[in-house]
Amino acid sequence: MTARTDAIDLFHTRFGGEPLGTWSAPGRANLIGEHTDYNDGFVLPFAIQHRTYVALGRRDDGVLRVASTFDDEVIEVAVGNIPSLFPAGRDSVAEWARYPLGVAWALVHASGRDAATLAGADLAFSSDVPVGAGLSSSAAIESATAVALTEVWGLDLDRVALAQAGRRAENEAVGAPTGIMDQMASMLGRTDAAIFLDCRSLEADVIDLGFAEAGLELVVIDTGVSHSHATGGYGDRRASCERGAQALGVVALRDVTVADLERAAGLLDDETFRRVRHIVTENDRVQATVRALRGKGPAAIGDLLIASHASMRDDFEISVPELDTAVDAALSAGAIGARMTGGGFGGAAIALVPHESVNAVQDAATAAFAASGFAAPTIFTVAPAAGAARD
Ligand code: GAF
Repeated sequence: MTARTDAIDLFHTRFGGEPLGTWSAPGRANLIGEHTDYNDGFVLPFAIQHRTYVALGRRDDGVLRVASTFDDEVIEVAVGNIPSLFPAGRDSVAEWARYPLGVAWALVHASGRDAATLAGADLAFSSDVPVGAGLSSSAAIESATAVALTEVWGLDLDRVALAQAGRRAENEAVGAPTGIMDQMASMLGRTDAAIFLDCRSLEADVIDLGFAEAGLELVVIDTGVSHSHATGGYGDRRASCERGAQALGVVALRDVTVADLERAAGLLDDETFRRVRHIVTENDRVQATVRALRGKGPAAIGDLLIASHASMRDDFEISVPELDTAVDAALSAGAIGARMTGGGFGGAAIALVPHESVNAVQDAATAAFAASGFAAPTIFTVAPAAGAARD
């Protein structure tokens, strides 16, 4: 609970008085289904125990003030003036603050309420979600803000609408062209379960994971290689997928099946074909993983995780040597499956590891990084946890 206490302490220091309460939301690990969300496809993420907390106090002057333990600055803006901060003035606001302020703005839009009628608020944030690890610290701050402001403003919005507000903040206030997976995982997470999400209909099923009963642990190997989805590779991959869908005459790559790939190979250039093949086979693997979890349990999904990583490394080309090293080391030390998780170009790998092999995986990854001259990775276990809520 330290991050929660830190948020309350920060509220005292920056704003004075007592907050009304704290709200929090988790980061996520994605078990399988990478870059499929913005292709209208399938994903299987789960919320993790690491959370972002916001201590919130009401104000009666229609002003929002945001402060965080990541930065010394307190940013102040009238609710109705938030749009003036972005996108044109994006660089004038600290990046972390664009997440909560972007969510506030997206909530006003989604609710149809007149900003002038909404109360102001002081929000103090603290988090124990590792930043830059591909565990979606951004969705955690968005979802914590969304549940807190929705309650304080009395908005009639469901959890899917709150996830959409988070995504809108990320796309339009931060400028990262991301999909809906991370926000849905953070809003809908359940203890010991993953969320099987159809990113076209936004229908979500809760899938029991049962790692502990199967004697398995989910180990995160954070490479420390930082990445940003607002620049570079993420947007390039998204553009390739859109080009592929257009050339194949479908609304989104969700509409292409494995059986269509032979025809696709004749219509697309080699690079676009490999991007398309990743999405099509990854959608297939997500559905196969759900079937395996329902039928046989988590010990049966290892090969699907391994195939997912190979597809991201060879076809989608979003892995980096540190991630490949982490995956190979984990597998060589007894993991039953391993893959990079999240958007790629850095961040973390996950490994599904028998309880008795966790130390061996940790030692093997640390040794492999040292042998390759990489900075030491940060290694920890995560457990599937509950979604955003008032604490
Ligand atoms: C990032 C994005 F935010 C998600 O929407 C998703 O596309 C993911 O990368 C890749 O699966 O986390």
